[in-house]
Amino acid sequence: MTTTEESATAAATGASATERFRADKTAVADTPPERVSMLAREVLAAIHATIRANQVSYAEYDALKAWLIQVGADGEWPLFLDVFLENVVEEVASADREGSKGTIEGPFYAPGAPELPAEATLPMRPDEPGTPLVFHGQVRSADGTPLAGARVDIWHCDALGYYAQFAPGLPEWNLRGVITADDQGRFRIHTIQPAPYQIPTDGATGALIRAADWHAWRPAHLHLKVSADGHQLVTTQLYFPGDPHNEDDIASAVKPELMLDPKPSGDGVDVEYDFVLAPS
Ligand code: MBD
Ligand code: FE
Repeated sequence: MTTTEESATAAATGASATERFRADKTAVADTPPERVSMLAREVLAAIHATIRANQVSYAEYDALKAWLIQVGADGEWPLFLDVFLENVVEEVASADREGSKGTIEGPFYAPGAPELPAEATLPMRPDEPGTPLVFHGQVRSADGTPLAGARVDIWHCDALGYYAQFAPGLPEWNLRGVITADDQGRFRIHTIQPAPYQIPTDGATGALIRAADWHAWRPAHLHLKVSADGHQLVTTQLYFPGDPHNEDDIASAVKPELMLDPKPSGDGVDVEYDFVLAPS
């Protein structure tokens, strides 16, 4: 086992994700009391109905309390919510947006990654393990116009499934970067293929997954935020065909439009994917 594997605990990962969320998303929506009341009432009514329909016992109620306390103690609210709720929030938010499909951001984005030119290699260790991957494409507007200077903010885990800043022992910006496309909106990113990702199993989210006899896997994926002046940013992920978890992603974030078509190339793979952004 490497040092990273030995020390990548759920609590440490969760603490980083919680801190990240607090740092980046402090703005609280100014929601009118009528809407807060309606949403809170509906959520509570759904839970009440579940308790009645399933004759939930005091022992089960206490198990729920203990588990909710532990989710917080492990810092796993960002993980739990992004895995089990964000897909529906994204569905609602993007229902009317034209252009490339989006999907969930997840808990491991970090703003401010190194700025890179249109053709670039992501920051990685000299001995970074994994299959070399060249990811290239073009960013266009909905009417087909190439978007000069579009920005492709990309982050992904390493070949062992670890994200920089959320697992110890990795360089701060490993496998993270913000690429500025050329005057034709083109980009070419040299990186390595990410591994399928198993969400931390030693924390409260893992305890639920085990207690329910679910699995903890997400298929291998690249995370992206693609943006350009005068256009709506799209947050998305891209997936690799043949991954056994494309069909049963624990985070329900796979869409057919997000499947790559990798071609063998040299000692690695080459993938092309174009993005279409909706005008803002
Ligand atoms: C991930 O890598 C991820 O993308 C999501 C959505 C949740 C947990 C880990
Ligand atoms: Fe991810």
